[in-house]
Amino acid sequence: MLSQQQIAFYRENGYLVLEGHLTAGQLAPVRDALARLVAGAQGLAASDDVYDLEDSHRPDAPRVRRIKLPHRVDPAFDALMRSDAILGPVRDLVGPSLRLHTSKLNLKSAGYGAAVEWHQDWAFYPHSNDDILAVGVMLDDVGPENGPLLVLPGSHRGPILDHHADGRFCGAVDPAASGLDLADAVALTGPAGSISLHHVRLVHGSDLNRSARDRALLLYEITAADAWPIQGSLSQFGDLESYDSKLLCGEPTICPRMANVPVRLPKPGPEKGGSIYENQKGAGTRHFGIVEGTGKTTADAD
Ligand SMILES: O=C(O)CCC(=O)C(=O)O
Repeated sequence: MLSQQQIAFYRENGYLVLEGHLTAGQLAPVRDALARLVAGAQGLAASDDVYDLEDSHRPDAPRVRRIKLPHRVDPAFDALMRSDAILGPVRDLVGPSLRLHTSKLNLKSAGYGAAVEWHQDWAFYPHSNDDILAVGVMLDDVGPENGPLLVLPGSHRGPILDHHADGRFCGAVDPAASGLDLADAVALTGPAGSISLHHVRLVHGSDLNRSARDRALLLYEITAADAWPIQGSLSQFGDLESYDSKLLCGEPTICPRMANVPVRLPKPGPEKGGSIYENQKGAGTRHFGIVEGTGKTTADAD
């Protein structure tokens, strides 16, 4: 599905954007499912197994930050995940046998949608090899102004950075302390139906959505089937049967492929669990702005 040029670009830079990749017919069912889920947040008092709510959420004025595990919540997300439109490009980059790590739908609503601090997904779930990536499906038009994913090209070939603060894992890096040059950041944008693919070690983050346009990003995190989670990571590993039930295509294996990859365990675990938004509250410094309970926007920390 991908050209040799696109594959080479991904290997070099750690990301790829396929603009307008989904057809209208593929996009419509997932957008409809999202609208139903957002309507279902009316009256909710607190986050639960499906909804991760903004700090400024109120039951009578719902603010959803994330839908957790959307592929389990509505069949439309599951069907898209298993389609060739999603698995085709991943097979070209990772190989024929793929396993789902997890899925999530980050909403970043107009005017207040939360930022995600700079991080590497690898810091949360190191595996025996790093043939792992996240597919981001843009459910809205994404431009520079509505909180696009920002990536640092080539950073997937660098070290695993320090995601700890005060001796605990916080799921965020301090860009200055880590020597990151944020002037190199690239925004992954495109019309609704575009997809991005980013490598598990790529440094990325995203700003508050200060614009008047929603930005929903559906993420499928997918591993090579022979990448096994390292004990002590935040990955949930139960039993072999449930692990193998996450196979998306190809063959399962009980022989992990070991690669020479840098690993730093996310231990001791974060003070606040539940989602990356909660984990990152433990970060000493914040690069992006936050929205307080009133919905007021604070100035950027740096
Ligand atoms: O939604 C975003 O912009 C960032 C998502 C992300 O990096 C994450 O959830 O790990």
